[in-house]
Parts: sequence; C-alpha cells; structure tokens
Amino acid sequence: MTDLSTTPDAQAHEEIDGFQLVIDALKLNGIDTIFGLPGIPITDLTRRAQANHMRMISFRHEQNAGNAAAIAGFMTQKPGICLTVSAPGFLNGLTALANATTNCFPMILISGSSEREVVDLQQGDYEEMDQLAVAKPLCKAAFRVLHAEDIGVGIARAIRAAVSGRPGGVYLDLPAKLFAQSIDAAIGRNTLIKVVDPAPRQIPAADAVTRALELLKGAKRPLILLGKGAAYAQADDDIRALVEKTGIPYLPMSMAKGLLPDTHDQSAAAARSYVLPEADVVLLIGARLNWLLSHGKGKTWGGKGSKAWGGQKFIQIDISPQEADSNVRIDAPVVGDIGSCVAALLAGIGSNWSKPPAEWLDSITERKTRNVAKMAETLAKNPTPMNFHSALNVVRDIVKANPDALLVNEGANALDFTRSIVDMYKPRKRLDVGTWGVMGIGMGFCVAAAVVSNEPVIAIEGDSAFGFSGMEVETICRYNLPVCIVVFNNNGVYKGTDVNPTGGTDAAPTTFVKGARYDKIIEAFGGVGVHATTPEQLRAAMEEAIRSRQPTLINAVIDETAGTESGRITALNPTSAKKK
Ligand code: ADP
Ligand code: TZD
Repeated sequence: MTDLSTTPDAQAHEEIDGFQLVIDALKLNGIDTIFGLPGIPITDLTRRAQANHMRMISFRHEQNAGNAAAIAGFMTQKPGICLTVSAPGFLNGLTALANATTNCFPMILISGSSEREVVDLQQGDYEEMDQLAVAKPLCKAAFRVLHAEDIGVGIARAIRAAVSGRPGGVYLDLPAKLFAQSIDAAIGRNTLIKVVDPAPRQIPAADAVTRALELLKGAKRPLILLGKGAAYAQADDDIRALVEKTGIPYLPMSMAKGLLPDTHDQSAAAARSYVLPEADVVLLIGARLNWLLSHGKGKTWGGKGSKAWGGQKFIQIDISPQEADSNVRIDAPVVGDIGSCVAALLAGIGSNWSKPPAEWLDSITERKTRNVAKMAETLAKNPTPMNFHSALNVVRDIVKANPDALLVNEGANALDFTRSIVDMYKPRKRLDVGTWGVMGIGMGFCVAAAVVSNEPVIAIEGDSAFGFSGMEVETICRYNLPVCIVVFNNNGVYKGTDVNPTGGTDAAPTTFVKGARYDKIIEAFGGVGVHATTPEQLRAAMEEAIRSRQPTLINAVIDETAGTESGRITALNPTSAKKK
C-alpha cells in the first residue's frame, strides 16, 4: 500500500486552523497586543498569540482586561482587544465594553462561546449563554463567526465598526468549535482582509463650516470647549493653531487636559464658573452636552431655572450627525472628523481674524488670577494629617517634572481635586473615569498605559476606587510595569467618618477598615510598598518610583474628615424630599 503522506501532493498540502486565522487576521491589521484572561475555549489562543509574538497581557479579572483594551483604543486609535472565556468571563468583560461604547473608545471584546446547537436549545452546556444577544444592546455592533473561512471578514467588520464614525465597543463571538476547524492554509490565508482606511476621514460640508465661522465671528464672548473626542482625534497641532489664531479662551474637559498645556494663557479652566454663564457663542470640539456640562443649560450656563437655556449659541464639531440638539439647540453643527473640521475652520479663518474683545479676555484673566492665588494659598498649607490639597500639591510638582508620564485617576474627591489641581502638559496623558464616572478603571488603565506608551504611569486612586481593580497589582508586578499607584486612604467611600446609627457592630456602609495598609498588597508580589503620612514622604516615594520604574504602591494617609459626599457632584445624590 502506498503511504499517501509521503507523496509530493500531500506534503504540499498545509492546513491552518481557526486559532491561527484569528491571530493572523489581527496581526495583518497591525494589532499586536491582546488583553485577556485564559480558560476554555481560548486558552490555546492566548498561548499561540504569545508564540506568534503578540503581546498577550493576562489579567486577574476580565473587567480590568476590558478597561485596558478600551483605553489602549483611546490612546492609539486602533481597537483595543479584550479576550475572555464564555458566559461569566464574557459578562465580566461586558461592563468594560459598554463603558468603552459610552466613552467612544474603540475596542473589540472577543469571547469564546459554547456550542451553538446546545446554547440555542438551552440544553445546559458548560458556561452556556446566548452572548451575542446579551452584548447587542450594550455595544456599537456585535458579530459571530461560525466558519474558519469567515474569520477574516469577522475581524475586518469588527475593526471597521470599532473605529469608523463615532468609535465604540464591538463584540465578536467565537464559538469553541471554530478554533479547531482546519482548512487549506492557502485558501484560509486568502480569506483574511487587511482593512483599507478603517476610519475614513469625514469632510465637513462647506456651508456648515461657513455657518460656524459666521457665528464665531459675530461673538462678543466666545469660548471653545475641548472634549475627549478632540484628544482622541490626534489633531493636536491644528487644534492648538485654531485656539491660538482665534485668541478664543478655552476650557478642556477632563481627558482633554493637556491637549494644550494647562498653563496656557488662554486656558479659562480657573474661571470655569465665570465663562460658562457669560459666554455668548460656544464652540464644542468633541465634547457632548451631557451631564458633565450640565446639559448646556440651567444655572451653570446662566439660565434662570434649573432647566432654562442660558442664551448661548452653540457650534458643535462632532463625527456623529445625531449628536446635535441632544440637549439644547445647536445653531451650527459641523459634522465630520475633528481633524478635517478643525482644518476647514482654520482655512476659513485666514490671517486677519480679530481676537475677541479685550473686555472679555480681561475679565477672565482677572478671575483666573484671583482663583489661582486662592488655590496657591490652600496648596501651600501643610496640615496634619495630610489632606487632598497638600498631597496633590506634591503630585502636581511630580507631573510637572515628568510631563510624559501618564496620569490615571479615579475616586470622588480624589478625582475632582486631582482634575482641578494637577496640570497636564501633553495630549492624552490624563486617563480617568470618563462619561459614566465609573469606578474600577484604575489598574486596567495603568497596565494599558504602561504597555502602550512605555512611559511611567502615576495612578491617583481613592481607597474605594482602588478596591475595584486592586488585584491587578499582581499583574503590574508580573509584567514589571513602571506604575506608581498612590492610594489616597481616608478610610472609606468619600470619607471615613460615618457611623452605624443603630450603634450596632456592623461598620457604616461607606467606611472601611481604619488605618488599612494598602502598601502591603504590592509587597506580596515583590513590588515596592510605601506608607506615607506627610507630603515629604509622598514626594520622596513618588520621585523614587519614577526614577526606578519599579512597580510601587504608596499608601498616602489622608485626613478621614476631608472630602465631601460624592465629591463635586453632591447635588446628584438623592436625599429624601420628606421634611424631617
Ligand atoms: P467629554 O466627556 O470630554 O466632554 P464626550 O465623550 O462627551 O467628551 O464627547 C466626545 C465626542 O467626540 C463624541 O460625541 C464623539 O462622537 C466625538 N468624537 C470622537 N472622535 C471623534 C473624531 N475623530 N471626530 C469627530 N468627533 C469625534
Ligand atoms: N460603583 C461603580 C462601578 N462606579 C461608581 N461610580 C460607584 C460605584 C459610586 N462611587 C462613586 O461615584 S465615587 C466612589 C463610589 C463608590 C468612591 C469614592 O470613594 P474613594 O474616593 O475612596 O474612591 P474619595 O477621594 O474618598 O472621595
């Protein structure tokens, strides 16, 4: 009998499986990193990704891997990839996918899933769940691939959906059986797609640009608002040129800080509560008029009642044509990608644009000077115990001395004070809780920030906030990432002073173990733990962490009476309307 395997034909026949096609499809599209957590059915996919020289960053909980993928997407404009197992792993990753979609970050959640026939008949498979149906309402698009030949199309569609138009989260369902399918290698490779122009430019209409310029030209008290869409767009030079050529004061939203250095003359951040109600024409660049901007109306904007329009005219640059008029009338929507829109405005502005009236600029400068002086006074105090201000005065100096470092930030007071006290100097360096104000992004963002940028990462974390992703300290140590975590430890959520009103032994719902030593957690994994009770100790520890690039966790003890309920958004906290 002839041994067929030795015939020339059989030797030439090479097969490729689903695992390899997934990896090849991602690599073909310039995706070189996966954030995930192994298990059935994707364990071999994680191994083979690493064997194929992808960076496979393995986490302790999928939500953190998902948050890492999302912020990698924000930083790079390429979809961040999160890889999970079925049902519970998928659900753990789903929060991050929904959060990415809400924040307009491009991300693809790839989850293995159980056997379709069993799932669809609800016969009780291992980790059975109709994941595609669950994901659909929570992301921008969701796809499933059943055949190895379709992997190329599946990945291509997922990439396009994530990064084109308004970026967002995409779910890709890959059933267990797909990975083991083998097809002819040449045929298989031919099915892969290198996506051409995944996020095509969207040029704004000329009349929309003219309308916007007319409105801006007539303004007496113009204001520019930069949102995280502007940071994402990577049109940094043109945005700066637009601000500087027009001479219009600007306000950066949280993650747009650093797009122009916060110390820029035209920054009106220190006079925010003055410029919002006083402005007559507001140019929004990649910022939505959602709750973070008080919906563009009400008292913040000079309106008489809580929902009354303040009289501002709005120009809104956004890639989503549906965004305009979501909260108040937009007089000049400019729909397109920010790079193209800002370039078109710049071209229309020409060289003889008159700067805003001096009266407007002078009154802003006056408020700024006053507020900055007041803040400097507060920052100079050195109370015992340390409070948010004296600790953040240190962080402010460290970030100033290390402008390339990334700053991850979550908490309530720890978030609000950091945002207003710590100046940023470069674009896309500040990564925070975003549109939802979600806790738990901390360590996932730190891992991605370090992996993507290779720059030092500083995390300023409320003690409650840190708890949501704290176990990833092990991940940070395992990959030896240059991350310096500072836990602002005030013994609880918002502060640590609540007591159980019944006098019972259970702790109050907002409090934690007093005097907890978060620094010990990182020591368990070989990192550097520091217990800091003074600004001097905090400064020395942060300087050393940045110098050494060693994973470091500083337990910064903050006065437990400092801070307010929900930080700056106390007003959103419902309390009983019932008269006491
Ligand atoms: P912030 O929270 O900083 O105010 P938002 O997340 O509310 O910012 O708004 C970001 C906006 O930017 C979204 O409406 C999104 O559609 C838009 N956007 C994101 N990327 C681009 C881009 N490349 N071009 C134009 N608009 C964009
Ligand atoms: N759960 C999730 C996922 N997100 C949330 N935002 C909350 C709960 C509610 N929440 C906030 O909005 S801030 C916060 C919680 C629990 C923590 C505040 O305490 P902290 O910070 O210790 O992190 P401060 O500095 O002590 O205020």
